Amino acid sequence: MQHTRQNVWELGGDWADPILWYARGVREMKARAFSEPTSWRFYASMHGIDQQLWQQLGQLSSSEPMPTKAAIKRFWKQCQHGSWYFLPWHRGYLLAFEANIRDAVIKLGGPEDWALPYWNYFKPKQSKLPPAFASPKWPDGQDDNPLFVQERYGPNSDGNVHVPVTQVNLNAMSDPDFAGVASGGSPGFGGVDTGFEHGGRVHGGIETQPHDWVHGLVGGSDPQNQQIPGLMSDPDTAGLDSIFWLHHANIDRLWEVWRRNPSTHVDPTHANWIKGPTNIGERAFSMPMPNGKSWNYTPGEMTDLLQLAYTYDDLSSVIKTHAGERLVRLGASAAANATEGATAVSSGKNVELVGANRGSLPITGSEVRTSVQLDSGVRQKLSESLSLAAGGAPDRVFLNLENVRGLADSTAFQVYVGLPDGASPADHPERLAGSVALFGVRKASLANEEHAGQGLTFVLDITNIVDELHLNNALNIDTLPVQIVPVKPVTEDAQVSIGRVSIFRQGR
Ligand SMILES: [Cu+2]
Repeated sequence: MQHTRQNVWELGGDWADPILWYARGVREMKARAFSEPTSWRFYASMHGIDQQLWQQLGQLSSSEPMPTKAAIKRFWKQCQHGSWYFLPWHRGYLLAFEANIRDAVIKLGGPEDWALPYWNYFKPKQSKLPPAFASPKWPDGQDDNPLFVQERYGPNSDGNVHVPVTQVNLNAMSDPDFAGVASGGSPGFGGVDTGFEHGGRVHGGIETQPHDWVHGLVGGSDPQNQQIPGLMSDPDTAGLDSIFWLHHANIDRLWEVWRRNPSTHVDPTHANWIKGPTNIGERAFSMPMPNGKSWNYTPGEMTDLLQLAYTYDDLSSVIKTHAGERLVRLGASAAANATEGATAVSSGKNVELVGANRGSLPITGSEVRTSVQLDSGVRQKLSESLSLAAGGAPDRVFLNLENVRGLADSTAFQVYVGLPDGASPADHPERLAGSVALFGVRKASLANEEHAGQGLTFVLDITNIVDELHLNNALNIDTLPVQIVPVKPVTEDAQVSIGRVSIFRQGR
């Protein structure tokens, strides 16, 4: 049976059947004991768990029976972030979760073809949290709606939960490469080559925007204490929120949209990706299924929706600028574009530092400025490439926020590049490089976790901005200003800092 995941805002009502049955399925999973692998909280623990934080949030009591050691070892703390396994791991996670909900739905007499809806916050008038998630009441007025979450604070910590999508770009959707380069250049549409990575350093393109952004701004933080995250803001609590699954279904949908538009977009072909981390002797991706079964899967098994027996009701392209259009804008003739455009989809993999700021940048308050010192030689090379003098595909350019550390995962900010002196960021949307939420930063900053406290690195594609500077003869400069504009003021005790702000060119 083929299942179709539908847009949650277009089901025909706030409590249309797929949502009503979702809520009933969630109630079933929530009723199971924590020690049961198909319980709600066990599933959330597979994404991530911090027992102290869970106790603080009232999600776990210290006297509660725990799952077996074997189950914990096999299933917990699996989520793949900062890794090229980000998309395929979450696809399997969604499929397994959906199978458990569907099993509960069918046992309750619901539809056999039930499928998880998705939340496409990008569609006009759909950026608000769907109403069935926003009220503690069921449609009949009973007030134990299992989709409702108290700890979902929204961008301004006032409980108005929505996604400010005008502040995020979808540049990742036109990234020609699934896998990124190791450092400096494109992090790829899907992330960088890693082993099993439960919290990797460099976030991939679609992971940074919009994935992390939606997590951070839907969850927000406790208005009394910025360091207490909303459930969605922290990977160790995100799976506890019922909206998590609809957000990830949308990210999963965007993967398929990327693959289809255009057809030159392909998934990695390297055996380490196809076979997954077990190919290098690391943990398998493993999910508890209904009726006591379990399921191991590899990324290679996650690529074909037809084979996985599901699809989405909308897989239309969201790419705004095509490679050929960029060439014409940079001055290539339409005729040259007809031949070049076809070959310009894949950029070179040569990465070179154009410049960096001086030293670590603390992020506090409501605006922070720095400037990136440009190397004149490399800048010259970049200009030549953008003048199409060297022939071939022009360079792409990436802004790196390296080693971002902090204690508050709900911290989110916009990044502007090349704003004129004294200009207000709000007046210059064309200079917005992108938007970043620090999903996973707390754990990545701890020296006793996997990464010796290196923090997270976010890479923003600023090719369009640099193209504009070049076309306006404004690239012949020694320093490029960068402004960080937090969504809400960052307090000092959140200890947020960016290790280095750098710019890299990527080309031939
Ligand atoms: Cu996520």
